[in-house]
Amino acid sequence: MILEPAIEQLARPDMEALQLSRLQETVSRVYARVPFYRQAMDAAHVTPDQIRTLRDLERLPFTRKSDLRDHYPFGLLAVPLEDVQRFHASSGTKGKPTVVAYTRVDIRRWARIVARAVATAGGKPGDRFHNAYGYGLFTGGLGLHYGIEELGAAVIPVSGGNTPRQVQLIMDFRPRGISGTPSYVMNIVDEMTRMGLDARSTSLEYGILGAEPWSESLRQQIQEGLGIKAMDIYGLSEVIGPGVAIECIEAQNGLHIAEDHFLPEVINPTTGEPVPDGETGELVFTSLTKEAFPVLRYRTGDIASLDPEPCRCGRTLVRMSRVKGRLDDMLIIRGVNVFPTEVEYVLLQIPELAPHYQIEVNRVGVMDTLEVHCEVTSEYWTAVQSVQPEHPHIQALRQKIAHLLKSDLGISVGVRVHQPRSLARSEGKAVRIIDRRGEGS
Ligand code: DLL
Repeated sequence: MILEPAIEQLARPDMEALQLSRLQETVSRVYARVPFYRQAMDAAHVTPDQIRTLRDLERLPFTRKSDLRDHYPFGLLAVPLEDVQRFHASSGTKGKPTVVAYTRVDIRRWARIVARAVATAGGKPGDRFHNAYGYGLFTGGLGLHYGIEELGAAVIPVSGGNTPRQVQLIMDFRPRGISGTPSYVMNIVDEMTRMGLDARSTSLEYGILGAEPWSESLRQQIQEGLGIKAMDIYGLSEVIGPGVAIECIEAQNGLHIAEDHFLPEVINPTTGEPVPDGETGELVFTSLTKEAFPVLRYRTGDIASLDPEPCRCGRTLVRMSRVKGRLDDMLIIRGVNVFPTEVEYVLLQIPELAPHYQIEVNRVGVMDTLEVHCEVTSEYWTAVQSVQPEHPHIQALRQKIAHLLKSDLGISVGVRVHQPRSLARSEGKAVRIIDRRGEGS
């Protein structure tokens, strides 16, 4: 269902005209109201009146996560604090969290953006919707919540965790839609199986999954395991939260960006230069309509590409590819770049393995090494009855996994095979990498 055809099917020249006028407004506002942006623009020798075409965007300075940390907590706000209606923060593994803020108008607009996204993924007014994103400072829970309500659907605000209860609620409330991180939704599927239920026969029809990188293999497993269509939703707190982009249920081929609100670019992360459409690089977003916390050219650290071709669903909004991974999570093993999703893609095609894994990185001398921890399925475990490393079946399986990883990734990695249910399960964003490089040596 196309909720806002006037925008979602806008011809390219009209979209660009809309973007330009909103960009000009945003640039003037931040220049006048946020000292950080005024200083950065002065240093780049650019004034608001010099933004005459969309290409002039490239004259503007970038914003980085470190800029948010340096101005913690409220230094980048473009409105008086009294006008803020909500704060969110992203946890941040190191140092202070990054804080973002919304006015009443921002909250309403975000709800509308998410409503459009839910409709793009197959949601309809009157649906019941199981929202398993965490509620709190994280934008996932409340972000989806307001959008589901705005669409006219009923939200079941379960948040993450207490998985047996989640299963019970799905059985009893019979929702059509579900949202959560792909790793957590997979965890729910496992729990259903463990409880002896047929996960394929629930009322669920579609899933809105994201907030972490995931592979096509994991999508297939979730779709088959739960008998649903699973759409990828993308977003980040600094830009707004969930709803920056989403796949349509018709094509499931690239995520439609809400370009009337967020102007996307893809740049070479080393040089900062734009890369041509279709080429992979770092995603950068400029907000076009935000009041409390506008951002100019925010460097997401996420690796993806853009495709401006209209989609067969009828939308003309530019599509981004699925996110391959975060620059921070890219491993460089003997000169070869590896993203966890590439390991996931291979592992999840091996029928003996359950869809749970972790990647351990160690340093031996000056070399980084990878060890992939994977887990066999209960069926396989019952069949071989032992996961002793010397057991011939496990030995053979280990060699097969190592071989498949080597032929796909081009590097040799260590493989450890574990019993069913022995690796940590996620209740939100999965921790895929255990980095032991700083330890011991
Ligand atoms: O994760 C917002 C969100 C909530 C998106 C619910 C989708 C659903 P942050 O906590 O600020 O915000 O984390 C943002 O998560 O820069 C990406 O690295 C990653 N990420 C988000 N969505 C996807 C996705 C929310 N679909 C960071 N695929 C981003 C891959 C994603 N990575």
